[in-house]
Amino acid sequence: MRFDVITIFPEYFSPLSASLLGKAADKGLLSFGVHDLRDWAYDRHRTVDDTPYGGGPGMVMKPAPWGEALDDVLTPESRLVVPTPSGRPFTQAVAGELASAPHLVFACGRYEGIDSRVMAHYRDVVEVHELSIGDYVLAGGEVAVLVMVEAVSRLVPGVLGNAESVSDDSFAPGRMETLVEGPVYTKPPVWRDREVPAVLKSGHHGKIARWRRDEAFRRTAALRPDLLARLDPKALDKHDRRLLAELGLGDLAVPGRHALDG
Ligand code: JD8
Repeated sequence: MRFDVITIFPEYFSPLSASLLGKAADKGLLSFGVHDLRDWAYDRHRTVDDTPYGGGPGMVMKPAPWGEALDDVLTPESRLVVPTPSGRPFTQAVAGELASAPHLVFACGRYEGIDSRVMAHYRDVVEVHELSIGDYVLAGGEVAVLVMVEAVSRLVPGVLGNAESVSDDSFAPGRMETLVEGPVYTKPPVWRDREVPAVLKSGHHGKIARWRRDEAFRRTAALRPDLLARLDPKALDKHDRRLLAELGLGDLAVPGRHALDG
């Protein structure tokens, strides 16, 4: 899988050669290209921004350098990904969708954003995905691209070591229930007078699996009740229903009730 990134801050992407992604690139599973937008700004000052039509604060990125850059970097089978706070939410499902593409090109905006005619133009050329990584405001698209590249890359077969598998990822699409991860422990068995839960040292895989599921439910109920509201009651067994009732969320376990159908 090939990733190309166009940005006025290429130095943001040196981490791409580190850790997981670096190893995957060495194995030829992934390849990265990072391009400085200013290479396609041909005036003496390599200008990439100008004042907004209609007035208002800040500057807007000029269309011409983006047109020149994207014409050079895009190929017919590329998908163009544009981080923007006004974009569609980037989720595990979207990461899975993008991981099936042979080539992703990321356009990193800065200032108040990229002249809107650029994406309007490329929607007639390639698939364009305007995506947001969350409801908070960043100064530009670069860190959002790092988030997306890591989330997508780890779904590419062979990138994760065999110890790790994406099948039990939280938020994995198609899972009947989306629960957040429960607590994790490793040696020593006691740390600052805090013990590792005994069940985890029992070797009883059935009890361990059930304990982990219960803890995931408790943590999801405490920190992400919105996820429990999307739960499919058919994914629950008798023990789950008893736990949800204990957590005061018994109504979520009622078959035929589905949060989405209000
Ligand atoms: C791209 C320019 C800054 C945004 C004026 C601050 C994503 N979840 C997210 N939050 N913010 C971004 C994001 C912000 C960006 C750009 C992504 C390009 N800015 C602008 C509009 C208001 N400044 C993002 N993904």
